[in-house]
Amino acid sequence: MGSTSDADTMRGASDVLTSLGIEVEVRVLSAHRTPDAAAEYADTARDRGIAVIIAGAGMAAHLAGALAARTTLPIIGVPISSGALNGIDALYATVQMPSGIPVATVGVNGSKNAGMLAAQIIGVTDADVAARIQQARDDNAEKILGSEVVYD
Ligand code: RP5
Repeated sequence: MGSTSDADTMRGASDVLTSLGIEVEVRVLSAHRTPDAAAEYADTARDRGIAVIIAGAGMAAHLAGALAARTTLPIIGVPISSGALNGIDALYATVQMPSGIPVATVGVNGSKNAGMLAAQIIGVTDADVAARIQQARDDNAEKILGSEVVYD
């Protein structure tokens, strides 16, 4: 994430991945405040065993794109609502990557979906993870089907 102010919003990604038994590394790195450290993180990620990078940032959010420029690992961008434009700025900045360097972008503050998408990418080659995702979906479906809404 680009700032500690993003931490609460990004918790969802960590929670989802942890619940699916996937190891998570959490870092605060900024494309504009710590550009060298962000670049080094992306440059070394694959060799350190990282499979997917989730990048959450707000405002003129270029963290996801800056990381994507330096690695062929899949990058998932989470536009975060902050500042005067409330996330529309981050959404556009994250999703509108020029051709050739993709960032898979989830909705504004969509860190849970980012975690789920990262898990699904890992699940392509990890049958245990894929099975746990299916189980989580089945559990969720059961909960919804078992729920009741009663109006007075
Ligand atoms: C972005 O600017 C961060 O990702 C954060 O969402 C936003 C505001 O950062 P702070 O000024 O709170 O550190 O770089």
